[in-house]
Amino acid sequence: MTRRDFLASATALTLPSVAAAQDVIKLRIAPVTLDIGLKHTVRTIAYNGQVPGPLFRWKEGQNVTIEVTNDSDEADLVHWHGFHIPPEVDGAMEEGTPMVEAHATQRYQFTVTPSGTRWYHSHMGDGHNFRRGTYTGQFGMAIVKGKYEPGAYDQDIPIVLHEWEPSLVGEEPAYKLQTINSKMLGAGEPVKVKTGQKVLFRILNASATLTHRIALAGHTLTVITLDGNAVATPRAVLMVELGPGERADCIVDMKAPGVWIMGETRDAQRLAGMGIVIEYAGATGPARWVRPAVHPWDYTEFGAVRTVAQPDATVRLEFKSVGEHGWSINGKSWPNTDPIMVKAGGRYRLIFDNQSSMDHPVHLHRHNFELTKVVGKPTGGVFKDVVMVPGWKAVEVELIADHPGPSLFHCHHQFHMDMGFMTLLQYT
Ligand SMILES: [Cu+2]
Repeated sequence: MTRRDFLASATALTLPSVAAAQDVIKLRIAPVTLDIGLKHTVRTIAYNGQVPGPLFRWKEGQNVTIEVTNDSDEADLVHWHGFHIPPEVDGAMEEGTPMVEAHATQRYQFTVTPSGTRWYHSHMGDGHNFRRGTYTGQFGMAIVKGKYEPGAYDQDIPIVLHEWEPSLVGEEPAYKLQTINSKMLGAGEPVKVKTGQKVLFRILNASATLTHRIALAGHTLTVITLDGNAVATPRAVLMVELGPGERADCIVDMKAPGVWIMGETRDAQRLAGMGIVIEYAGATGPARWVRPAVHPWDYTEFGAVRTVAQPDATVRLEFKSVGEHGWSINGKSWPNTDPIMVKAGGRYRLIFDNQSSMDHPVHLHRHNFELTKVVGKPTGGVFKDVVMVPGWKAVEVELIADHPGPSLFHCHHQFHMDMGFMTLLQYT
């Protein structure tokens, strides 16, 4: 026993264990009928009967125990998206997390890390059925406070995007209804603000398959983090574009009194419900929408050019469509894909080479990566766990292999993932 081990065990003996002292958080997966407003209800599956699920506010380094009871009629499991936690609890069956069988209970115990805007969601696949996984209401936000908090703000408002009633239209799922925080535009309570406040909007795209563009009429949004990680260059934008699984924390200076709409910039999607009213104290009248000027979303605007160290190895991953709805990585589809092999402590350049016309939000579990080149533009200082790779374009990232254990890599577009767009990162 080393001195450090001795001290650790001595501490454990003399102090009540943090885990034992803590309440067990209960999550219950069960069918629910959700009133999304304007005389629309949807039948879905949710956590604790609510959508989004409970908002967790945790501290980095805290130990949590979550007891998940599955009162739905099929096995499911909960993925802790953006957390760097062991594969046994990360919430992907392919990494070795056990499924929570129908009417069974499973405990997830882990130390919360890293800080930032994280989230949790079902990692169940569902093929062509669109009844399970991220098509459902099984998602919620988890905010992890760290030592360093970017920006100062007076209010902290989650903005969670989702759509309902999917069906296959041509190549892709299409939806009848859309919501922010599970309410259609005009149906929920407005977000109440005061002149002079700084409001932090934590925008999470919890869509199964759609990319969204969100603006706040009459205001700019200053992006301070992407996927929960502070960006090198915070910048005010007219519109934030997020693929499935992506997050942006934005600070807004409330200095334009009135009643405004925050919502999808595309009329069809906003009219399908994707919007929320932002109301200044004392302001009255109908909520106003103003179409923002077009400015293409570009990750590198939030980065900083810097000299990036030479990687130990470069790994090219080519994404192609196969057959009617299938997808492949380097010519193979899950479960036959070749794993991405890395050594612990190694520095890798991953090249996401999109050889298809569709955009793909690719996600790596249990790690962050740093964008180094986006569609030919060098960058640095933007750390993400999901990155949109545009059709026929490439994105390069740096990965430090610092979390040994199998880690799933897949397209966060659920229909693409279910149709073979998935592999494992494995440590030698
Ligand atoms: Cu995809």
